[in-house]
This record gives sequence, C-alpha cells and structure tokens, in this order.
Amino acid sequence: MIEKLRQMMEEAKQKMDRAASLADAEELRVKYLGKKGELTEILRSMGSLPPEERKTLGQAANSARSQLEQLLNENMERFRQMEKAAELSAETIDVTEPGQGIPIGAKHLLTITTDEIIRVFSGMGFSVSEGPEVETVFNNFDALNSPPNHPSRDMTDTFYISEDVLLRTQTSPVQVRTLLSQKPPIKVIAPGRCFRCDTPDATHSPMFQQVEGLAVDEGITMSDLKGVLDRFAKSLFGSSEKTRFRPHHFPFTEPSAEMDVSCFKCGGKGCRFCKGSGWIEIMGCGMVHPNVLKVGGVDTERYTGFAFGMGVERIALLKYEVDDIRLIYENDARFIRQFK
Ligand code: 2U9
Repeated sequence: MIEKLRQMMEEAKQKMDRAASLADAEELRVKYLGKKGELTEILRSMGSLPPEERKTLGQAANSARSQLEQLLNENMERFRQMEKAAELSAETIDVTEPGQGIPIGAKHLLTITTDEIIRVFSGMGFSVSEGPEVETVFNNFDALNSPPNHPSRDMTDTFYISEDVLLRTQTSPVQVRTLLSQKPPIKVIAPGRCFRCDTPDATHSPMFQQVEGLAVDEGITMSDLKGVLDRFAKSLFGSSEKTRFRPHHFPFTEPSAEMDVSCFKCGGKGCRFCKGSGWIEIMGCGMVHPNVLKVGGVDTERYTGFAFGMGVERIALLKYEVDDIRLIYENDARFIRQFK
C-alpha cells in the first residue's frame, strides 16, 4: 500500500508538471482527491488492514493528501493568474488609435424650409397651430365655401375614408378649427401634411406639405395682406426681390390673388428658371370670404381677414434649386446631407 501511495504521488507530480491550464489542474484534483479519486480509494481500503499497518498507512496517506492539496493549490493559483493576464492583454485598448467618430445627422430639406417659413411669420406675430390629417368633409370643404360640385371634392382628387371623412387636401381645416374655438384677433399659421390623388412626377406628390396662414381683426385690408406677404418673400428670397399680385379665384377668399416673387436667378430679366417671365409664383392668398368668417361665428360687419397658402416643397425646390419633388421623399442620405 505504501508503495502504491508512493507511485501515485510520483505520477501525480509528473502529471502536474505537464498540466497547462486551470482545467487540467481541476481534472487532476478530481482524479486524485475527488469522491472516486485514487487517494480517496486508498483511504477507503484501509478499513481492512490490521491496526498497526492502518496507523502507518493513515499517516502516510494524510501527508500525501496535504502534499497533493498544496501542489494543486499552488498550480491552480498560478494558472488563474496566467489566464487573467491573458484575458487582460487580449482586452488591451490602444488609446493611440484614431477614434471612429459619430456621424452627425442633417435636418431634412423640408424641415429646414418649414422652420424658416415659421421663423419669418413668428417674427410678425403669428402663432403656430396644428391639426389632424384625417378631417371631416365639413372642415375641409363645406366650411371653406367650397360649392357642392367643386371638382376638388371629386373622389379622383381627394382621398375619402368615408362619405364624411377624408385625408385633408389643405391645412385650412386647422384655421377653421381656430375660427370655431377662438375670438378675433387671430393671427395663426398652420404647417402640415396634406393629401391629394396626384400621380407623382417632378412637381406633384400625393402627400405634400403646406403652410397656410390666417389673420382676422378689425380693419384688416388687402394692404395688410400685401405688406405681410411682401415682407415674407423678402425674408426668404432676399431683400432686393419684388413681389406682385395677380387676380385669381379661390372659393374661400374674395378677392383672391396669386403672389409672384421676382426671379432671384436673373434679377427679373427673364431666364430658364422663371421661364422667361422674370417672375416666379410662390403662393395663393386673398381676403377671407364672409361666408367662411360666418361659419366661424365672426361678426363680418366688424371683422375682416386675410389668408394665404403655400406648398412647402415648391418653396424648397425654388429656394434650394432642386428640380424634382421626388428627391425630397426618396430619403437618399446623399441628398439630405447637402442641406446641413
Ligand atoms: C380659412 C380661410 C381661408 C387659405 C388659402 C390659398 C389661398 C392657396 C394653395 C397654395 C398652393 C394650396 O398648396 S397649394 O396648392 N393655397 O392658394 N390658401 S388662401 O385660405 C383660407 C384658409 C382657411 C378659414
């Protein structure tokens, strides 16, 4: 038995010399000191020995166990340190490497343009109001003096959700809501998405953005309208540009007009950009029709108002010289990044 113990110790030391990892050492611990380990087996078999032999072997076995334990502990600690060192060196960060940089986003052209329009009207005392994109036929057409047979009401022009509910074709319903809920004086602009059944091409999109405005107070005249919109055009396109107003027709305004700004490409001489006319149409406007004011419960003997509306894409395309509205909605990052 003593000889067996000696051989076992010899073998254990050799195996430990060859162990290369914490896992190898653990395997040796199980092999010799585990429940079914070799040393445990020797200790167990001692019961059948005569008492004198048992004592000698017991001492030898206990000494072998503590030697083995010490050997294992020392080696396991060494492996732990080696493995930790390997782990740390694999994790080393080279602080001299150049950083990766966080890409900085850009505002979308439409946001830039809408923000700019809002900034100019805010500076003239207009507040900003928003409303739902799904609207009633009443708010979108009836309240705006639109005749029952007006072509814009057709299913070929407007997206209907039911007989009485539609996707708004303009942001005017926001001002209708304002008229119904507030008393004059009112000075409000309404930016937002609108929808019309249009086939997409370079100048049309079935979803587009508008900014409309409404001012109602005592003594408001066409000259207030012209002053406000002229100031707007100069702020947006340059202080040396001129504006002109051409008669037009809208059901919700009377008189109605379209406003042109002098061509900022050729200074009004006439070029390809303005199709030779020297002028570029930028919005529609007019004095609010008394029928519309009456729907909002406004006393038309006391109050008058002006209103205007513009397509944000059109303003953006003109100002930033982009020639196709579809670029605005394609979400090509290379296009978007240009307008930082
Ligand atoms: C109320 C009263 C009057 C809003 C107006 C226009 C003129 C106009 C077009 C411009 C280009 C629409 O996007 S576009 O096709 N809009 O010309 N809009 S006056 O008039 C209102 C609105 C609300 C209560």
